[in-house]
Amino acid sequence: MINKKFKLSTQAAVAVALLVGVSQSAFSHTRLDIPTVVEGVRVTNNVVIGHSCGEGKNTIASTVVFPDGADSIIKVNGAPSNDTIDTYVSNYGNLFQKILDHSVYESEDEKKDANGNVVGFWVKDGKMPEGYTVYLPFRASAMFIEPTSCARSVKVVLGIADICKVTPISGFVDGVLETWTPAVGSNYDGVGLGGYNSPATYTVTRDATNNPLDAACGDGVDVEIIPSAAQLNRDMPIKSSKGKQYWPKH
Ligand SMILES: [Cu+2]
Repeated sequence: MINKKFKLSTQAAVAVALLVGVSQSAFSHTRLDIPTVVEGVRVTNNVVIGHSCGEGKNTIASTVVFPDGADSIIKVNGAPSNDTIDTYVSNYGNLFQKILDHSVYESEDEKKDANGNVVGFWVKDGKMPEGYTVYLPFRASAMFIEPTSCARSVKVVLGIADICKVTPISGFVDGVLETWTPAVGSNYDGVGLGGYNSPATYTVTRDATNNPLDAACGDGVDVEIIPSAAQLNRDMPIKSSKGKQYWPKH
């Protein structure tokens, strides 16, 4: 009976997907619970792992990276820019903190840069079977868009990998892990994998009332901040506080 109900709801979801013209998988990729907020608002958010690495596979660990703002790639209206994030965000840096949660994964830790700013987090020592969804909670502090800029939105692009089997980088194939990273030439691009260049994002929109665009800005610009390949190579690995690397195997 339970099975029958589940099948019905799956069919309904597919029907909705077809009706609105999106693929079914769009419902299940690893994404943020709250993908868009207005500037100046702090939210409790979650990385939502929508599926495992396939039938019979368990997600045993996950690793998350936020752009550090130091050597990050900046795009303005989709075009690469030499501006730094400070041009568009008044308080970028250390905006994201893991919320401690051992409900699925027993071990977790934040990743910090040389200044002690949190630039990501990881979880391990647990398992999420295929067919389940897991929420990895974190706090997103209020971001403020630089009043003098013409930014109408700032999209933060994340790097995430959901791991079903610990392997070296050379062993990355579908069924072993799911990569949700921007393709920037890092070791974690996941070329040819199902999640290639399909990262989760967090978009902060300008508060038109309290921080209106200057008339000279016209409609304003959409800004993106993307972690660099160097940062992903440094921050995607899962390391214990003592420095021992758990993933990828090396
Ligand atoms: Cu998916």
